[in-house]
Formats: sequence, C-alpha cells, structure tokens
Amino acid sequence: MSELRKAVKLLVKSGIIVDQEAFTMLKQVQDPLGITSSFLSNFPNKSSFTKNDLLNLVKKPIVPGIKVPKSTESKVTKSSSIPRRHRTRLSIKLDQSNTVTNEPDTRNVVFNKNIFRTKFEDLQGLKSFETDFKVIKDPIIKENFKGTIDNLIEYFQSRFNKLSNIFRNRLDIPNLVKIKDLDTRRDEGEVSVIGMIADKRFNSNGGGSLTIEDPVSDRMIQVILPSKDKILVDKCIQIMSDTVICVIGFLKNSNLIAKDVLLPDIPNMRRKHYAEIPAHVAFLSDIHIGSKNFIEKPLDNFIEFINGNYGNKKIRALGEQTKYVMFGGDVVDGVGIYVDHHKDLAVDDIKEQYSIFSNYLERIPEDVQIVIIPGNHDMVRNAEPQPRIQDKHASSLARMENVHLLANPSQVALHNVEVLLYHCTSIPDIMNSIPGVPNDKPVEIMKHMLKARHLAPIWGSKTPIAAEDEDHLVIDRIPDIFQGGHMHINGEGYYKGVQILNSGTMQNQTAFQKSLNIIPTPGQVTVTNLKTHEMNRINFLD
Ligand code: D5M
Ligand code: FE
Ligand code: ZN
Repeated sequence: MSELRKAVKLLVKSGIIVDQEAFTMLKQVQDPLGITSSFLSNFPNKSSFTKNDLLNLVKKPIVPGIKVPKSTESKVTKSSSIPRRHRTRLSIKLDQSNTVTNEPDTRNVVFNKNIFRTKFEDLQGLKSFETDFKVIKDPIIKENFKGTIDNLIEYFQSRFNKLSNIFRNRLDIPNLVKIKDLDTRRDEGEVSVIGMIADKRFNSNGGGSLTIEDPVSDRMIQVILPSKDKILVDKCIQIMSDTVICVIGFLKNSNLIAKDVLLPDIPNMRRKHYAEIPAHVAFLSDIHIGSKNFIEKPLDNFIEFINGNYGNKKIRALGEQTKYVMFGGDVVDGVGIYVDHHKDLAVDDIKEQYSIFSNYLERIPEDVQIVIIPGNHDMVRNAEPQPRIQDKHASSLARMENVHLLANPSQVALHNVEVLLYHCTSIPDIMNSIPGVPNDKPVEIMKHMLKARHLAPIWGSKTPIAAEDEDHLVIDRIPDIFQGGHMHINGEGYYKGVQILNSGTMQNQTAFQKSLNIIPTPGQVTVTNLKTHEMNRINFLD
C-alpha cells in the first residue's frame, strides 16, 4: 500500500472527512503519513482535514515547484463563544486492494438494470400538454454579508424560531416551557423544553447528557439521559449537533431529566400533492462537464430519451411524457475548485463548460422546463444557501426561456407536486457524525435531514454555511419529493410519504473518490410519474 493510501486510510478510519484540496496536496508532500499522524495527535477533536490543516503542518512545504494557493478569506465567522461540539465518529471501511490511481473502479456500474413502474395506461399518447411550473422557494441571497458574531446569533435565532414553530404546532407536546421560565416552574412535574443541541456527551455507564440552548433568550440547560433508558440514549446518539429538539422530562437540581427527546420530524398524516395527468419529471445531478472523467454517452442518451428517440416503445413513450428536468448541482466541474484541479480538466474555462452544457440543453424540446441549482463545483460562492448561477458565467443558459436557474436549496411545484432541490454538500458531515450510516446510501442520510427538518444542521464542520439573518436551510415547507446529489450514487426511498432520491452522476470515479472507496453509479436517471409518484429508473450507460 502506498504511503498516500496509508495516510488517507488513517484519516478516514479516524472518522475524519478529507477535503478534496487537502487530498490533492497530500499527494505532493514528501511524508504524507507523518503529516496525517501528526494531524491526528495534534488535533484530536477535529472532524475534517483541510488544505489549511495541511499547510500548517508542512514546515518546509511540499515538493519543489508546487504552487500553494493563497488562502481565501472565509466568509463565515465561527463564534468562539459557542461550546465545542461533541462528535461521534464513524469509520468508513476502505477496500485495501485499491491503490490511488486514476483508473476508475466500475464495479457497480454495469449491474444497474432499468426499473419501470409507470403503468401502461399512463403512457397512452400524452405527447403534448401545458406544463405547470411554479417556483415556491428560491431564497434571495444577500450580497456582501459580513458574517460577524451578531450575524451568527441572528442566524441561530432564526433556525431556533422556525423549528420551534414546528413543535408549537404539534398536538403531542405537553406543558411547553421556555428555558428562561424553568426557574419559576420548579414543582410542576412534566415539562417540555425546546432547545438547540450545543453539546452531547455519552459516558461509559451507558448514560449521557445534552446541553441545549435557547439562542433567543441566550439560556442553556443540561439534559440528563438516564443510563437505564437505553432506547432514549441510542436515539440521542443518532441526533446531530445543532439540531433543534424538544425534551420532555422533569426538573431535578437545575437539570432536566429526560423521559423523551423529539425531533421536529415529518407528521405521520399530511396531504400530498398529485398531478392530474401522468406528466413525468427526470432527476439528474453532478454532470461535471469539463472534467476528464465526464462521460458523454449517458447524457447524450438522456437527451435522445427526452426527445422520444431512445430505447424500446415503453421508454420512448416515457421520454415523450417527461416535461420537467431537475439538475441538482455540479452541472460543471468548475475551475480551481481544489489544488491542481486543472490536471483533472478536459475544459479549463468556466464559460466554455457552461456553454458546452447549454449545447446539450438546446437539444431538449422547448416545452420541457429545466431547473438548475448550483453545487460546490459551480461558479457561485460555496457558503450555503448558494445563489443561483449568474448570467455572466453562463449566458448561454440564462438566455434559454425554459431554463430556470435557482438557488441551492430551492423548491418548485410541478402540477402542484412540490420538489425540494438541494445539492447535499452536507452529506459527508452528517455521515461522519452519525454512527452506523453507510457511505453508499445517501437516501438514509437525507432521511436524517427530514427528521431534523434541516438540510445542514451541523455547524462548524466541512459544509460552509452563510450565517445570514434568516436560516434558509430549515425545511419549513414539507416537499412531496426531495432531490439531492453530491454523492454520485443514485438512490431512491421514502420517509413518511416524502419521496427521496439522490441523482447520481455522469462522471466516472475520480482518484479522490477511489481513495475513499466511493463507487459512483453514473448514467442512472430517476423519472417520477407526477400523477402517482411512481419512480422509474433508466440506465443510460448503454
Ligand atoms: O463530490 C464528489 C464525491 O466525493 C462524492 O462521491 C462525495 C465525495 N466527497 C466530497 N467531499 C467529501 C468529503 N469531504 N468527505 C467524503 N467524501 C466526500 P464533488 O462535490 O463532486 O467533488
Ligand atoms: Fe459532484
Ligand atoms: Zn458536489
């Protein structure tokens, strides 16, 4: 096993998220294993390994000739007054037979067969119909926000207020009391208290404690999780830091002894939206135009499909009825996203990448409505929510009338069926904070987002969050369909009636993914029937 492989393995086994830039630079240092070992011993509480960590550890940097980019100033200020978060680490299993090369690992790729669920009667001659497309949420992103401590406090207050409202509207919560009013309620028996998890600890005797805070009145309380209540302790181990929860319990010596802990969650009963006609929507993500690993054939096949020219009779009919296409971010590979990125690029000009992408979209019939949100490779700021891709970088896309460039995240309605689009950059952070979640099941992680009613609950890890005065990452409006991307692994599922899908990719495995044993599933596209919510999956690789 190479030194580099050992170094990455060491980090990943310790539950550390390895940043792509840091990975690229690690390839070029003389002693990668020494650097990662000293990182682990010097920073036992860190959950990610970044370019800056590496630069701080390399005394005489790097192999001669490598350019170290100037560090860009972070727009997000982290408050030192916020307590250090306890994080539970997950080890990701690495396949020892892999070595770090550019050869893609395509073990999964060929086995994915088509799954066809739309019924025969729904594919009878609905070739043209009026599309019904509305934008429900497309957060206006403030330019030039400063990211001061005050902003951060307002941001958390907004998160707390929005999620508290969800609890307040529930009927199953007894005797709701604010943390600041607990002092006066000493003998009142059972109380329910809403708070944001500032700290969690679990001890060797099986018990634990949470510190929850109310950022509006700036008060905290300690919640005791009794060791005899294994079910409750296990439930709390699964809850992410900075999630807003409701604790039901009773006061004892200024602590709250928990009987139950509730997440905002999705209600069991709710009205879902269905289209009146069997219009279909296709979900794609992570096209990565411009990357050497971008694979043209499945995207080309998809374009033929939507023109009714691909596959057997049934698939052709499905293509003709697919009038909406959602792109969940990373449509291009971008430029300068990580160190030495240009070495992985076939096209190193961002405008040209968007222009190539728009050439594909030009071949889609004009009545098909296309939504594009950005991801971490697109030419917008990294901090979430990410603003829509700007005309100046992608004029060719902006001029197309059927293309809707929206923010990440956004919510749209297709014949009243609501779709939440989010790139899911937060998935690796969540994966690393919840024990036992596998790294190839993005849908399982998206379920945790729905339970927490937040797209990126964990503050201060790898996912950059813009601490604006409103938290746009709260899932305040429950979607019918929740689309994500980023992991390059197609997945489908449901949580309490919400259809969840992760859209995979059109890019072969990269060296970075190979080092993490992430096996992508390129070329798979989910196509949902808006009348029935049935999901079809077509493999466009052939
Ligand atoms: O992300 C591409 C792939 O890399 C995808 O499979 C997720 C994985 N990835 C990205 N960042 C991380 C971190 N920080 N830890 C673990 N896995 C990660 P892309 O956005 O296309 O570069
Ligand atoms: Fe991607
Ligand atoms: Zn991504």
